[in-house]
Amino acid sequence: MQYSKDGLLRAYRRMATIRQFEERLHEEIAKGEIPGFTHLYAGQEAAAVGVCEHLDSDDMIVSTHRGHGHCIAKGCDVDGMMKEIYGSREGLCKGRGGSMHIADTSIGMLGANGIVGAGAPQAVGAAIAAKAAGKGKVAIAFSGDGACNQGTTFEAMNMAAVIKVPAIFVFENNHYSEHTGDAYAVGTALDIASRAEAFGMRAWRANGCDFYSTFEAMAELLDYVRSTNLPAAIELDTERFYGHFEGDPQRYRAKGEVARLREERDALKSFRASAVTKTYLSTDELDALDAAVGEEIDRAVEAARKAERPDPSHVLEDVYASY
Ligand SMILES: Cc1ncc(C[n+]2csc(CCOP(=O)(O)OP(=O)(O)O)c2C)c(N)n1
Ligand SMILES: [Mg+2]
Repeated sequence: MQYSKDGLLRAYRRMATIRQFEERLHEEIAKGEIPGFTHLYAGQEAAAVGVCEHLDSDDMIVSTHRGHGHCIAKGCDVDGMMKEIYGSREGLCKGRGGSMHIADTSIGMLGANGIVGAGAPQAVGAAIAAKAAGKGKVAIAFSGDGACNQGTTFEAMNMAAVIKVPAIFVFENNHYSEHTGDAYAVGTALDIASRAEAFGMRAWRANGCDFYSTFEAMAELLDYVRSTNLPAAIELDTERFYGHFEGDPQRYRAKGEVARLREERDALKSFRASAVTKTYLSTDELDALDAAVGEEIDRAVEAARKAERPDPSHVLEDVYASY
């Protein structure tokens, strides 16, 4: 596959933004700065970016409770996200959503949400709209290995196959649903992608810790879906580097597991290694991007700390529609 230099730099910048956004949140949450419950996406960057780099703002995605990476990959404003997570009225959703409910429909980010298995049916609805619009657009549901066991996900896959709509089911298998391993909880000797095949759609498999693997599989998948308007699925084998939620003591992990994953399955490290040896990017260029992203995150945190907090007098705003 041919890659443009600009395209690769953009993909790296997006992955680095996700990583640094999450690392910084991890620090700020530990200081008690952030209200609510937070699930960090670090480790899965290549999955979100490998998928979303193919999309434009008319393609739609539905996220999960672990949604920061999907938002950044789809192009959400990082400043607005940070303010949202800090609960500010200046946030992307006026501070009403927080970490688990970030949305920006103007760029096709239909929303994160805390209900495991809620994304797939929403994506089928969006795919009906995409098909009706007739412009070759698609709707993507990100779901985890845990969500693949939900009835809602089964129903959504079946419906998408029956009514033939361009819904794409992206299963990010990070091998844990909260504290339960997929080997225990997914009751088949086959993989998650084969479940989608059983519902009557084509399915792909890729390394969700490797940008090139995910990006190339998604290129094929999207060619197929955009040209047929039929649903498809992809299973991305990936890892999460932090706990299920911030504060999770992770007693269910093997000793040294996270250190090994960070060593062997870090999407940024492998991108750097192959970008420098196989493509036309230099270490200096990637270092410069890391530094620029660091400054962007610093500014976002500073701005979020100072941003206006909600006031009880605003509580009924956006609750009732006025006609
Ligand atoms: C319907 C529903 N059941 C249970 C939960 C509690 N819960 C929150 S996240 C989670 C695990 C989800 O695992 P997975 O889909 O693999 O996503 P990951 O956390 O690994 O990103 C569970 C069980 C929930 N939020 N909603
Ligand atoms: Mg999981």
